[in-house]
Amino acid sequence: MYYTSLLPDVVGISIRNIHIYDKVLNELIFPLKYLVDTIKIIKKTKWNIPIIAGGAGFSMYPRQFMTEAPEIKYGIFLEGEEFFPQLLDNLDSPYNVKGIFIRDKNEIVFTGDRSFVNFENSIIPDRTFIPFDNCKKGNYSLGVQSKRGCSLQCFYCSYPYLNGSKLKLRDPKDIVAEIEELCYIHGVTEFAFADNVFNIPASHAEKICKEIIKRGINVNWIAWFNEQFMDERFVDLCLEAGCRLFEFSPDGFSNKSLRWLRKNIQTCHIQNTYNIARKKNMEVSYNFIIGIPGQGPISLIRQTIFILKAKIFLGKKLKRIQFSKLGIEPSTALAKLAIEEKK
Ligand code: B12
Ligand code: SF4
Repeated sequence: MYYTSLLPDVVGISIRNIHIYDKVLNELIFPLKYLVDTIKIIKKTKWNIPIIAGGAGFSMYPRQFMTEAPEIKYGIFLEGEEFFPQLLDNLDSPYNVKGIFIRDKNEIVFTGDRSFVNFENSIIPDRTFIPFDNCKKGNYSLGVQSKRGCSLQCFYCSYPYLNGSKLKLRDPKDIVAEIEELCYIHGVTEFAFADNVFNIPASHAEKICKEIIKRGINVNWIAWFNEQFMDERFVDLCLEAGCRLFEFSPDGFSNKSLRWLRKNIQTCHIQNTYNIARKKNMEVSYNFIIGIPGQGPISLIRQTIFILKAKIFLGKKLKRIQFSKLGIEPSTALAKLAIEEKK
């Protein structure tokens, strides 16, 4: 039995990942299957209300998702903060809202581009209904964003497409107020900075650390760091502010492969993070991409030596070394090259 007054007006589905490597099953999983299952459950309710999709995965392949899942009525392209509420206010006239996909009879219509939201002034998300007990300790599954966008333009990366290539920095005081709320109201003891890169600009990251220390918040966190802007003083500050894992994704190793990937770093910057890690009580992880141009036999030997040294001398401080294949994601310079080469 359903109580009409409690019926929702819409159902929103977040489509985040296109593919996940499942370490337990040792295989790639495509979440589309779960999307179809989720939609089936929603349809069983017979509520007959619009299903609205959004999320990073959706925004990378909006038309494909709308085509594969014809039950989706609207899709929010890229950020949801301003445009999702606007759509909810305009369900009778959705064409008034920019940046959305609408299923109109048999057609999928896009209402037109709009600019990124003013993330600098964004408010603290309301997390009242988040089941924090499900966030398993040690997983750092809760994300806090201190900024959006990335001003670098790595060849293969879709982040500037998803979040813009202009950096939008929140006020460190607002960020730390959010962290305080998580700790003192929701009892959270750990989180991850969900920034593309935490320490660009380094001055912003430093201000956040100093604010955490000033307010005496006892919390553990992890983040992704750029190798170029690491030094001992900065590492000390992060450690004092609660950083428990410094994650690095240099992706390439030789200068040639780093240049091909259009990274802002050189091999010496990667070596430097290892040297600092040996000196300091910091845990690190490294991600590399295999099979990229510039990885000749000599550079492969050098990379293997680096990995062996890290395994031997960092011991337990080395949390993870991960290898992945180069993927071609939409709207990247790499995707454009692949399309041109196919022609
Ligand atoms: C930080 C991050 C991580 C961190 C998360 C840390 C944490 N505890 O939160 C870590 C390292 C753990 C991680 C892991 C993975 N990640 Co990741 N991650 C990101 C990153 C950089 C930011 C995600 C984030 O939190 N953003 C902040 C939130 C607020 O933004 P958002 O989720 O996009 O939501 C906004 C909009 O999308 C929209 N929206 C979202 N949902 C909905 C729903 C509705 C109805 C509406 C209307 C709108 C809407 O509104 C929101 C506000 O604007 C993105 C890249 C990026 N720049 O987006 C990749 C990204 C999401 N990750 C990705 C992947 C693949 C993974 C992994 C599968 C990697 C792996 N092989 O293991 C895992 C999966 C983890 C999981 N359980 O899902 C992909 C997903 C797409 C894809 N290629 O499949 C991305 C897009 C990167 C990429 N280009 O490849 N990730
Ligand atoms: S790989 Fe990292 S640094 Fe490079 S563009 Fe993407 S988010 Fe920015």
